[in-house]
Amino acid sequence: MANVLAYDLGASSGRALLGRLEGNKIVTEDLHRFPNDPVQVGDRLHWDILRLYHELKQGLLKAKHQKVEVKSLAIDSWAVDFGLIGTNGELLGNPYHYRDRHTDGMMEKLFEEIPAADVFARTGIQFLAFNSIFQLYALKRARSPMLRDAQRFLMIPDLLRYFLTSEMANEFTNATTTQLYNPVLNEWDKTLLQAIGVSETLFAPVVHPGTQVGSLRPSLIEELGVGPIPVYAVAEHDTGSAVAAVPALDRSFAYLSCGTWSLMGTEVRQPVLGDLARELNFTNEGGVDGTFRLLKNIMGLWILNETRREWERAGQSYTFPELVKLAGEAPAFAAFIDPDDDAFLPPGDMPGRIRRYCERTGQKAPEQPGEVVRCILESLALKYRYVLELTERLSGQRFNGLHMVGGGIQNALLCQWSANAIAKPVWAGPAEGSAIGNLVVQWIAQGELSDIWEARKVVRDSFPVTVYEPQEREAWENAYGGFLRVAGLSRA
Ligand code: LFR
Repeated sequence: MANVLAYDLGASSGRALLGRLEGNKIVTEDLHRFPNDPVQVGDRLHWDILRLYHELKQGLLKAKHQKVEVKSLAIDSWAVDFGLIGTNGELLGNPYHYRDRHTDGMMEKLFEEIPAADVFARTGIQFLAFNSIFQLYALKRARSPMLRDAQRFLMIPDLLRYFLTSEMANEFTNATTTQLYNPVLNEWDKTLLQAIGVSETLFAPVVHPGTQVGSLRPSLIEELGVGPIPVYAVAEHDTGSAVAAVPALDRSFAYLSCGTWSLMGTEVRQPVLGDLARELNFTNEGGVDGTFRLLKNIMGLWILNETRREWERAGQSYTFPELVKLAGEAPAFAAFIDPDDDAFLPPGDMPGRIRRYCERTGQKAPEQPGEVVRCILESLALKYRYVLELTERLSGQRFNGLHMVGGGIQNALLCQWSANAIAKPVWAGPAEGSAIGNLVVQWIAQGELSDIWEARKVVRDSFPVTVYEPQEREAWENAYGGFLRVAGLSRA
């Protein structure tokens, strides 16, 4: 039976998922899973891009060995990062990781050239220090030889798609995350490119999700002994794919894509570019079928992952279920952090940073692992409430619950605490949101599904959704007041 293949690359692991439509149901199968370990070289943090390409090939080989007919494939990944291609068509250097520090201070420097308000009005994208605009500006200021010789800018999925097919194209949803794409004019923004001193010729034509962009290159077909598989552009920004797979029935819905990052917001037909959106630092990332994601980044489970990694480095190993269990047993609401404090962005000693944050804000710092994890998860849930209320204010909607998708929903405690914090139900599922969104956009392109709304209905009918009803309302209401005080935030 013919399957489509979705490669979904996350910041710590990747997967290849096979999918087929059986009647009105999606049936998926795990084909290949692999780690995605960034590599520190001297002061710089890079993605191991060739290893990722190697893993894509392993997926194709596994499909071949299992005698699976692959009808088409597509890739999605995290956003903002890119590789630069030279005149000889080869990759110039290893792509930087968005958590590398080379963008430190670049935002402020660029705003001396062009006001922040202007950058936002031209792109509708939230200010995050790692946006491609600041990465390119950092390379320009550092007189990077790589940038000097570059002929093409390809984002991570563009680049891997190029390796597979030899075709170069910039995919739309990911292009919007660069903060260089103008969604109103529908083109790369010339003024911004001029401000960072980068030529427009660096950018390839923009293709929309659902476009076929070549097929496997002949040398790869020969190397692997596989057939000539068509390659599609989907919503190559993983958050775009995740939101495409939100099993919403109502057109007005709020979502939380929960993984390394927590991305919370709603879907809109037009970017929201007013002063309030800029002041609240909301973003309008391009989506499928002419939609935009009005959302905000929340630091997410990264803080927990890094905490666990730090303990592991110190010789104390815990599994995630163990940590969640310890958190459940620790005292409630003992200390809060603002997960979006700048201190928590780079890799490093999270337990130490949490301790210092608590000391700085006059709280007793959590000591035991259970206390630390409880502080992280409660603070995340409370931050979700804050951002959900901002989303309601900005979009003029009231949501009667929250859809949660992504690997983070395997953490049932976080789902329950999120429901408690927002005092509304949480509908959790599917966990493989991005990969499923990747699959459905391929099916829409092939005429198997009519549009994104039919796709969402099929997702709803195919995967279980766990409902978490809010509990302990009063305790969480009180905790919210305490959290806002510590984080220095006022009610939305
Ligand atoms: C989530 C995500 C976010 C983006 C961040 C960095 O995986 O794609 O949407 O802001 O990673 O690229």
